[in-house]
Amino acid sequence: MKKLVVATKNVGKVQEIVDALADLPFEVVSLQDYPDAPDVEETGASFAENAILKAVAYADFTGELTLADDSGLEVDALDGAPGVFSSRYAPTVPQRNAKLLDAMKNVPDDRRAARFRCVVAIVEPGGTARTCEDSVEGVVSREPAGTGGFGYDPIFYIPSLGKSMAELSFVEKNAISHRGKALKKARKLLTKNI
Ligand code: ITT
Repeated sequence: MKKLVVATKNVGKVQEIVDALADLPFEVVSLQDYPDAPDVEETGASFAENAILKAVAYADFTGELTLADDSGLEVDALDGAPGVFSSRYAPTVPQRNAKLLDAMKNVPDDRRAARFRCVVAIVEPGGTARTCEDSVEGVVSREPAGTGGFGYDPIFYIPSLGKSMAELSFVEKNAISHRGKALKKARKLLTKNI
């Protein structure tokens, strides 16, 4: 079976991506199977640029069909921050969430709109990358809730569901999330690719 490398060092992403692609006819492996894989510097100005940078670098490194994800949280009241800097907003996840809640503490309820965005890039070694993207709308809550997911999920509230992203089950998150929806599109590209 043809290999597909899921090129992310974020364990939460690996679980969601592997689950969303599990029934496709690929041997899905992650960067955990390549302990010497280098870090790739995310020098792009957009999610798409960074997703392509990572996919191309890891396809070159592994010599296999490779899928990378670049994603993040855009907060309207902060002019789109943390955006492409979501993983670099503060050193640890609890510090990032605390920093974001603090930055939003004087923002009224009707101006707390935010969205998660995800761009998935797929490339064969030496080939041209193709991308799929999607997003999910919500608001930045006032305090963390829930233990599921990862990253900013406990402080991302989805009004239509009455829950934070971290209060959704794994299956519920993958059904509505930026990543789950982008991967539905990526599945079509991958199926044609076989
Ligand atoms: P890789 O580059 O190795 O994939 P990373 O975590 O550094 O791992 P990104 O550069 O794409 O990945 O940063 C994405 C950050 O955005 C991630 O670390 C979280 O802080 C946040 N994020 C993305 N998707 C998320 C999700 O589904 N739930 C919560 N936070 C998310």
